[in-house]
Amino acid sequence: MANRPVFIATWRYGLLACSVGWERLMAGASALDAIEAGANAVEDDPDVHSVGYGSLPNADGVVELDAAIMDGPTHAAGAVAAMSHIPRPISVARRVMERTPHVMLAGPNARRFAIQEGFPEADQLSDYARERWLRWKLERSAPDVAHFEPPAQPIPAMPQEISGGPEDETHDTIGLCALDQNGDLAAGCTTGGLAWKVPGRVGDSPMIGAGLYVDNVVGAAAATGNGDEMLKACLSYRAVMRMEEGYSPQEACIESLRYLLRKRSPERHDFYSAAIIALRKDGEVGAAATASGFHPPDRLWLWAVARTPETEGQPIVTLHEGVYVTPDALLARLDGEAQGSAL
Ligand code: SD4
Repeated sequence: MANRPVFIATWRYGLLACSVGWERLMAGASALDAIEAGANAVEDDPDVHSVGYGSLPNADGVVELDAAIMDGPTHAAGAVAAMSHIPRPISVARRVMERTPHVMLAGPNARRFAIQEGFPEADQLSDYARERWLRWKLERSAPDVAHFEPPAQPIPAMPQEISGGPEDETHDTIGLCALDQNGDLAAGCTTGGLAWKVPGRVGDSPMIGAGLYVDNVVGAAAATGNGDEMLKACLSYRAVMRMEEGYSPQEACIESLRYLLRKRSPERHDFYSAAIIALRKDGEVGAAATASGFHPPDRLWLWAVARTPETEGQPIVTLHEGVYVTPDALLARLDGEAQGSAL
C-alpha cells in the first residue's frame, strides 16, 4: 500500500514550500522532486529576503547563495556554496549530484557549472535588498573588514517602508524534509545565509550533516539558524542518528540542540540561535529551537507541515510553533547526563 506523504519545512514561508511539495507528492512525485519544487517556490519569491532571489547580500552587496539536496534511496547529495547570479540554487545542487562525481561546487566555479548546465544567469539582488544593503553601509561607523569599498552608486534616500519591523530579519533558511508514497525520504536546504556576511562565507546550509541529512532507513532532518555554530555540531546528522537510536523526531531535535548548547559557553547562549526539523521514516515529525533568538518576544520559531489530516475537513498544511530548548532544559540535560539518563 502507498505511504501517506509528509512534507515539512522551516518558517512561515515553509507553508508555501509545503503546499507545492505536498501537491507533487500526492501526484506521485519522488520526495526528491517534491523537495526541489517546494524549495524553488520559496527561492523565486522576491518577498522572502533570506532565500534565493531577493536575499539580503554579503558585505560587498552581492547575493551569494548556499543550497544542498540529499536523496534517501541513493544516499546521494549535491550542494553549491557562495554561488552568485544564478536563480534556484537547489536545482543547481541537484545537478551537481546527478551530473558530477562530486558533492559540492563553490563560488565562481559553481556559477560556471550552472551556466554550462543551461541555467540562466540573473542578478539575485532585488531593489529592496540593495536599498537595505546601502542603508547598512551608511549606518556603519566604520568598516569591520578591510576589503570594503565605498558604494559604487549614489546612495538614495531610504523609503519609509524600509525601516524597522519584522521584515528587518537578516537571516533564515528554508530547510525541507519529505516522505513520498514509496516511503522514500529526501531533504533540502537553501539560503542567502547571513546578510552582510564576509564575501565567500559559507554556512551550515549546504553542508551535508550540518544543514541537512537523510538516512532512508531512519529519517531526515534540516536546520536553520546560526550556521557558524550549527556547522560545528553536525546538527542534522546528530538528529538522524538519534532517531536511529530510537529517539522520537521531537526528542532527537531537542537532544541535538542540547548537544550544541553543551559544547558552547553558557554565557553566550544568546548567540546560539539554532533550529531543526525532523521527519522519521514512519511519517512522525518533530521540531525544536534554542531559546535564544528564535523565541518570543523577539520572534516565534515557526515550521510548517503538510500531511493527510486525521479527520476530514482539517487543513492539510499547518503552521506550528516549535518547542524551545531553554538553558534550564540544558541544565536538566547536564544533570541527567551525569546520572546516565538518555534525555
Ligand atoms: C546560515 N543557517 O547561513 C543559515 C542562516 C539561517 O536563520 O538559517 N538563519 O548560517
